[in-house]
Amino acid sequence: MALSGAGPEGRECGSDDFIKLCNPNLSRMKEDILYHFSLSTSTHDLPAMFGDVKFVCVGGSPSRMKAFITYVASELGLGRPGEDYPNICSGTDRYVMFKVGPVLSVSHGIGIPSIAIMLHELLKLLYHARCSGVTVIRIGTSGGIGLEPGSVVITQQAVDARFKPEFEQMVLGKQVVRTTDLDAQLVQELVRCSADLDEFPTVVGNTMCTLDFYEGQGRLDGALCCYTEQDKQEYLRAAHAAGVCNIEMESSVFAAMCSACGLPAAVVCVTLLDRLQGDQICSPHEVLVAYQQRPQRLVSHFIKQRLTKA
Ligand code: R2B
Ligand code: URA
Repeated sequence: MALSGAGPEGRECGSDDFIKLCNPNLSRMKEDILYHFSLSTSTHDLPAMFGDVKFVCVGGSPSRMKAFITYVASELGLGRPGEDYPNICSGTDRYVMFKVGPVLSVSHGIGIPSIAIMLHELLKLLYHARCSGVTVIRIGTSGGIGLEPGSVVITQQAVDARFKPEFEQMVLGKQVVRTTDLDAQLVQELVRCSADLDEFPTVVGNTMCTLDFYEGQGRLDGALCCYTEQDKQEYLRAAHAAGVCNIEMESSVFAAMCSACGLPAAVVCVTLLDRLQGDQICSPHEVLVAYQQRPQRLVSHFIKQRLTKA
């Protein structure tokens, strides 16, 4: 199906740094209610609240995104030690959002539908706020393929369960296919930041985005399973041969939506286990917490470097 009526609605500012929304209906709306954020263009001054945002970091867990903003604030020397950052979306319990200086941290929950809804409203928020030069990064967890647990994967291409760099969605009962391009320069910049830090193994590779954590990722330990250990191994090895280094549940729609709106985007995920060795996540809690800090450490170093060079 062709993407009809999808002429980019970017601002005519002589710069392509602005958010391009592919929806001509928006300009005809008097008010835009960002329902799942509990924010609206008529009740909130979005340009005043968010106009200076340059880095948006998104991740599944609300507490991780709060920990991230606290960490970034201390790394950038913004805010006071021990400061408690308020949740900008406190009027709803769907997502959380925190801001310090030019950094916005937003949770997205688990899976494509959850992150897609959040991204529709986030991209509109950035548009209404007239933000420019924004970079978006997903910091998350994943299952690795043939990697030491705790390794960080910077995604080259987000691929689907057939290893294709595509995101398919049903629109008006028909399949719409969008590409899942990510920013190649951003990948290289992040690789350099990880080399500077030299604190954990980091690789660049493809990330497979699935619709499920259990059967969708070839696990043998779900409530249902209709294949053998050998089938699982064959599938994961085929994924690996296609360049897949890790598996998670949001990268494809994240890449597709950011790219359609002209935003440079990256996906940085830590691997919690090696899926060739097992399915259950059995490392101690403290080890998992330390692993989840790795993408945060890498991305806050990246932000610091970008701000120092600006
Ligand atoms: C990684 O971890 C979550 C599932 O446990 C999911 O949000 C993802 O992409
Ligand atoms: N998140 C996933 O989606 N899969 C894993 O195996 C681990 C974390």
